[in-house]
Amino acid sequence: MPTAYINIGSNIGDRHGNIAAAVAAIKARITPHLRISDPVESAPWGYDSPNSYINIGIAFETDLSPEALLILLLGIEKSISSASHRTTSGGYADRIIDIDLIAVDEMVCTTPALTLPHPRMHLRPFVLIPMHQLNPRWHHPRTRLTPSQLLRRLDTSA
Ligand code: PH2
Ligand code: MG
Ligand code: MG
Repeated sequence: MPTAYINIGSNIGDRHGNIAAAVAAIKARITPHLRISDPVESAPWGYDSPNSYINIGIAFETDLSPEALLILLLGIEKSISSASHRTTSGGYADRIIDIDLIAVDEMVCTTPALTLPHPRMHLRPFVLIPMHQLNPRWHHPRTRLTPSQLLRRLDTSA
């Protein structure tokens, strides 16, 4: 069965509690058989805010299509918080919960609704560190680089 990789983040409210609620909902609505990375704490990426994020990665096997999975994940996200993730000018906003579909095995997908792997995953340590922990042998299908190689490339491009 294919393996799906998800990243969950929160930077306001009870961050650990918000993430635990998302994990519980994924267990109840998708599959109870999850692997969960250690949490990573980091400053907001891509915008300014004093509220640091907690992020985790999770991995599970599923026969759901990526599109069906995305719909379920967006439903779970909305059930925890329906607040908008964007400011009125289109920038990132602080968020109670963000659930992103990062990859399904090494599948490439480009539809209007979904890009796999996630188009910014290779730029984000808070996605790559959990991904390395969950599957160090995974390769980005476009660059063939592993999560740790992508992390090293980020360090040297700073
Ligand atoms: N998510 C964003 C924007 N910036 N920064 C961190 N550290 N963690 C996130 O999950 C995150 C972010 C948009 O989804
Ligand atoms: Mg996100
Ligand atoms: Mg999101």
